[in-house]
Parts: sequence; structure tokens; C-alpha cells
Amino acid sequence: MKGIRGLRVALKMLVVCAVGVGALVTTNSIALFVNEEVLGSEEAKPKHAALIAPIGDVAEAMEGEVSLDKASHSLSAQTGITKERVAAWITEQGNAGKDYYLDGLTFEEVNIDEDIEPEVLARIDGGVHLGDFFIFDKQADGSYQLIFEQPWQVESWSMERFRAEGMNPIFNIVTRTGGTGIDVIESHLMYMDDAGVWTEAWKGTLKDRSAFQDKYHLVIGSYQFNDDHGELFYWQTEMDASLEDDQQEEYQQEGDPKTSMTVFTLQQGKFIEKK
Ligand SMILES: [Ca+2]
Repeated sequence: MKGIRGLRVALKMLVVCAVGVGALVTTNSIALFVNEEVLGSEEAKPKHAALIAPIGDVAEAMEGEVSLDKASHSLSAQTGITKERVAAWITEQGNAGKDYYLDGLTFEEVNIDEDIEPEVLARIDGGVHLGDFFIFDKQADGSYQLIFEQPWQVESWSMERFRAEGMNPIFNIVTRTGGTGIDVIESHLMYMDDAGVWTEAWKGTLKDRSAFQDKYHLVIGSYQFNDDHGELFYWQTEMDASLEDDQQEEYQQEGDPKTSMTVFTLQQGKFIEKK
């Protein structure tokens, strides 16, 4: 995640310099640069012994925002992605009418499609089995556009070590759902396709547990990719048990657990069960 570069000044102070900002003093004017791009020769002015520069223009050129707090008589410039900015995008672009639990928001800048710009992956943890997941894509004008949203409680996201032919990097998005006595953890293998659509190539169960009274049913699964033949192998083991006590901490296995294996091949950007 990129570090946050912040610049905060009181109104009576002058903005003299910030990360990546330079000013070149010539005879009558000062050229102001941000990251070596000129902002304008009339933008900055010397005044007495100091240099005055327009903080709004500087922050905008640094892809940031400036806000004025009249109560504390202070001006705040913020560059980089902040939780407040991501929360504002969710409020503006998310499902209309939905009341998001923004206290549970976390985010990360991740380059999911291998162009030069990272996207922003965000999740809201709304408590047991509740949550939201978002992907924001940076636009040419520097703004961020919501390109994917699901009411998922996302436990984790990570780039897979394997690459399938013709695919951008594949990410494993792990989600959790359930209810009373039910706990389901699923893996979604996803990638950005060439049309810029965030696509699910495969979904599989990592855990599916149901417990009711003294009955306990458990499915545990896992996968590996065979890069020799572009195949995804998936195994799952199913087991029944009886619960020993009210706390459901101990169980007694009933019968033999059953393990099955399925092979998936890549067809038109998705892993399809091999027949
Ligand atoms: Ca990108």
C-alpha cells in the first residue's frame, strides 16, 4: 500500500514546499512544478521572504484534496488514498439506499490487471457473516470508479502464485457466509478479463459446516493448479459426526469420511468441470 503523504498548514502559515513540489525563481515569475510537471508560471509568487503557492492546485496535481475547517481555522491537504476518500466513493457510487457500516471499512491498493495504476480493493466487515466488497478503478482524470460490488464478507484477498494461459493475475477472494449453526467459507478465483470486467473463473468450498442439535456435518475442501495442463484439481472431504456436549466443542465421528476429487479445465476464461 502506498504511504499517505499529508500536508497540513494553519491559515497564517505559508505553503513552502511538499513532497515532489518544486519552484523555480526567475526574474519576475516563479514556475511551479509538481512531480516535474509545470503547473503554471503565474501560480506561485514571492511575498516578503516567503513563497506563496496555491495549495488547492498543488494538492490536485498531487491527486489529493484540500479541505477548510472553519472551526479550527485550519486548512488541510491530503494526498494519496485515505479511508475517508474510499468511504466517500462508497457512499456516492455504491448501492443507492444501502446503509453501509463504514466503521468496518478497510482497503488496499493492489494492481489487479498489470497496467501501471493500482486499483483499490475495499471491504466492509459488518460482523458475523455480514459484509461488502468493492473494487475501484482509477480513471484517466484521476477519479476512481466503482467497477465491482458484492454483499460479501471477504475474509482475505491474495494473488495466486499460478497463472492460467491468457489470464491476468488470478486472485483468491475468500468469503464467509452462514447462519445459526452454519458456517461456509468459499474461495472465488477471480481476474480482470481483457474487456476490463472482474470475472469469476471458479468458485469452490473450503469449509461448509452445519450443526443442528447433536448432528454435525462437515465438508472441507482445497485446490491446486496443474500448470503442465492448465487444470485445476479440487478435493473435498465430507464427514458426519455427533456432538458430545452443549458447547459443541467435542464431536464423535460417525461412519467413514468420504473424499472426492474433481478436475476443472480452462474454457473461455472459466474453469469448467472436466467430463
Ligand atoms: Ca491496474
